Amino acid sequence: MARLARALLMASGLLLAAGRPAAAQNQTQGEGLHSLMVAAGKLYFGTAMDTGNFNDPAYMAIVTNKSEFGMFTPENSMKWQVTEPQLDKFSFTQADEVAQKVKSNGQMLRCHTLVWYSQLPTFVANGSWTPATLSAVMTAHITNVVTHYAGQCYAWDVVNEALNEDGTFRQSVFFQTLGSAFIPLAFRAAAAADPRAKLYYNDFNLETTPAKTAGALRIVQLLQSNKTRIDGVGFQAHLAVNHTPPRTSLAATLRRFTALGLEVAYTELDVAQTALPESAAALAQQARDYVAVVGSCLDVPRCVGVTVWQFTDKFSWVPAAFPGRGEACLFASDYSRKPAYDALVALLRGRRLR
Ligand code: 9MR
Repeated sequence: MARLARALLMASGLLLAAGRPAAAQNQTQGEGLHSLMVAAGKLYFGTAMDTGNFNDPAYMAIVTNKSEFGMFTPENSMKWQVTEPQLDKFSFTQADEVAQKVKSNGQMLRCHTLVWYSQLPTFVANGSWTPATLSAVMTAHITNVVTHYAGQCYAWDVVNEALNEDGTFRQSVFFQTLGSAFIPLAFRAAAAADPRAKLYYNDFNLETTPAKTAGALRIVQLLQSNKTRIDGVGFQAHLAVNHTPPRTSLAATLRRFTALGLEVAYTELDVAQTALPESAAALAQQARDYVAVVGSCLDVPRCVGVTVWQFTDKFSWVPAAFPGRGEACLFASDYSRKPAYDALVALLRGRRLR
């Protein structure tokens, strides 16, 4: 092609559109994951992000595209260690930056997380507590943080990862000091501070591990029998290629919770490769695994949405936590879209209701 003609086509955008893979064109037509989820009757498709990502222009171009993502979870900045690093010294600078960015772009926020055994400040982790002192400090933490963001959070992950894999309670400082009573206490404090935010219990392996799923059902029943509001259960869905349950079993697991009157959501989805570099077959399997998860949400009316735990391998938590695993996201480190991204677009296009 003559250089001039090529330059003209480039300038008009024609060549660019014609030369790009289908998924990239979808985006320009307003057919990113979030718009397609909404068209399929769901509330959102979201991602984790945090202030550490803000100085990456390619990253920001994608997250500010409202068609691609409609919901954001601050990956770390709302955790106790950051929001109350010392007793009664609250700091919202980092999380406010995320909340502000999301709000100014007309997108939604899932707030994460209030009571978790990990990423605790040392004064909580190493304190010597009585039931009275810990419940006072926990309630004050929840009240302050939830009040600060009141009206801005679609949902709060009130209690995170309270269970062991066998469904018993994890020996956190909260459980050791207060027994399971810390859970209703936390939900009541959150409800009082923001009546509009949906209140969630959030955990991993609920998709794959029946004993743990049973433990989460017991937590829901504990709250409901205490007349304490719980609105939803978050399925983190940190999964691995070839170890992802089929769509029908995933949907059946979600339905056990919606049968109790709750909504459900996938809150931290990623599907890690277990052998790197991955083969073409493993990339294709990863696409099928993502489709099983998102498809199961489509199959359950009260599954409100899906959040991925970062959308690019560039910022995925997986390789640092599990050496030898990785490439778990929908976009590669160079922001090219993977087969899993295209497969989700195809899945969602087939489910368009409006
Ligand atoms: O992705 C988060 C990573 O940057 C942090 O170092 C880590 C600390 O434990 O937490 C990660 O996010 C976790 C989330 O808050 C709760 N579920 C498991 C996630 C992955 O560890």
